[in-house]
Amino acid sequence: MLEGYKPWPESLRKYYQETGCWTGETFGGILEKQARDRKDSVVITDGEKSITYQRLDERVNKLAVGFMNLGIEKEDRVVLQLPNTIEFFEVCFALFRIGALPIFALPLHRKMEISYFCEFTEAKAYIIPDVYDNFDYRNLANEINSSIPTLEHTIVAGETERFTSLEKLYIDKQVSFPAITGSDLAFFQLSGGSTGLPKLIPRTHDEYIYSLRKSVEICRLSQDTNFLAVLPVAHNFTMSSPGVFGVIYAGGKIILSKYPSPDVAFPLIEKEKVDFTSLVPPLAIVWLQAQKRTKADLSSLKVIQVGGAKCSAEIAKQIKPAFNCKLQQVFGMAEGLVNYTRLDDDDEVIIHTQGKPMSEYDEIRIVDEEDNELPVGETGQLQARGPYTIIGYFNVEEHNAKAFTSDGFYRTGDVVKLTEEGYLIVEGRDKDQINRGGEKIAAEEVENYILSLPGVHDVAIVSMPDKFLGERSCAFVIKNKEELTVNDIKDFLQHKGIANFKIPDRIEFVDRFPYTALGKVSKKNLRAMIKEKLTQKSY
Ligand code: OOB
Repeated sequence: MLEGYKPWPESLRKYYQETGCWTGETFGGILEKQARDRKDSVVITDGEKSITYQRLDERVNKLAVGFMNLGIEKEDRVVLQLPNTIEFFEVCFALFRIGALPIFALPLHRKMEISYFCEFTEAKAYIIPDVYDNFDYRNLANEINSSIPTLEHTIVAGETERFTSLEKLYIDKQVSFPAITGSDLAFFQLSGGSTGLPKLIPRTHDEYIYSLRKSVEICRLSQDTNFLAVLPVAHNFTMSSPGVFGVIYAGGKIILSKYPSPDVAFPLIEKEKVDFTSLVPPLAIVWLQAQKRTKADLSSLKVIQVGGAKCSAEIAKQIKPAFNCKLQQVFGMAEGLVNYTRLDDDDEVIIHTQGKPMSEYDEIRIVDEEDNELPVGETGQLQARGPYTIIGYFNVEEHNAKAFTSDGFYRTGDVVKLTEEGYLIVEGRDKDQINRGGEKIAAEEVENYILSLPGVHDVAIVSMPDKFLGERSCAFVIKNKEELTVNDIKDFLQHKGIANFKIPDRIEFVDRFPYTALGKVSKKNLRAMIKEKLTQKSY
């Protein structure tokens, strides 16, 4: 058993098995089954290249042999940072086949995040594209390589001189792969986080596949589904709600869009007769605008999901008439619980709520500051427990004691209200996080980086309202060197190598912070201050 991973207690394992939630299926098993059932049907296309279920299974076997030859074994951690490409799936399923554990980094992660993932998990390999979106990942790998002693291999999908070429790892040889069971770990997702660095979310085959099965059922995916992946497939939403893995579970087809912009995505919708896709709210706004002028035929669309951040009723209202398809709101979290509005719900519910839990085995409660359960209709903090909600992050025992209740509920940090019909309305958040159009920023993580810059005495980062992204980030900084400028701080963060979306959108210099009665920096007051300032500027 992997050190730092706390497995499900035997009693719960039994319970979820006996209730039929956990079936012992594995990702490897699912692909093998679909290779038999769906043989020559295309599983993934990027609009140019396509691959069938059977061919994917064959390529996965070959790559699994290549990984084994490199010495990658069951439970070895592998940081995977590939964009929406066919290789992503080949690598992913090859790792599943040998029981190695991918850590799903996002394409936007940079040196600070990647070196942390590698170091924290003692990763053996790091897998990257050569160049994607004008960024050369080999340079990033060069910087990281020397500093991580456990990292034995950097593998590049594409051109490489210095590193191992992915293409050369497909080896045609019969070998026996290690036995994998449903209760084995499959991979790590990343938490949006609110304290310090991102936490790692361990997922077993059993729990994740259960969430796929339920999602496929609720979203009515089938072999006829043509799912367009525009957001990064490494993110939990695009991966599993029902996402690309849901499509594979259903035997449908995945269409990969290199970019989410309408000029790339709309022609793909027309060409591939896309019927299902997932968006974050800012992207929904862009698509709504573009739809008015497009010549592309979008009539195949049946469902557009919007999730990852609150979709205002204003935007939600426009989706159905504009695209002549259903809207589904998705309120989920990489830690587990996913809520969907149902496809046949009334427009009122679809527009004004963020859905209800996908499973009858999900347990949710809404509590006050002292963990007392609140009556229906009152606003409070959401806690969740269930067959696909984790019971602890990887290797952070102290943090787990705070993030989970003693009876195993996950404290989501979301502030919600329950309707009489059992639907959730997200009202806000009591975690120290900024949700920048679906991209999560842990305030403390960025504060710590900024604090390490000479000339900075103190810093506090809060969200500020934004019409397009919902929220952007604003850093209030107390400086102790007069010459320090906004650009100095931004350049410093850029050079340090953090994901671009974490760099504060705005920096305000102040002489002191407002404090709460308990002597803590009052982020509430800081949020009010910046909101006020933006309003004055006729924002
Ligand atoms: C998804 O996962 P994460 O882990 O990136 O972020 C989770 C957090 C939630 O706790 C909540 O604060 C926020 O993102 N959120 C929403 C929301 N969907 C997510 N807030 C308001 N309305 C929504 N519809 O973002 C994620 C994972 C699986 C499916 C969908 C989204």
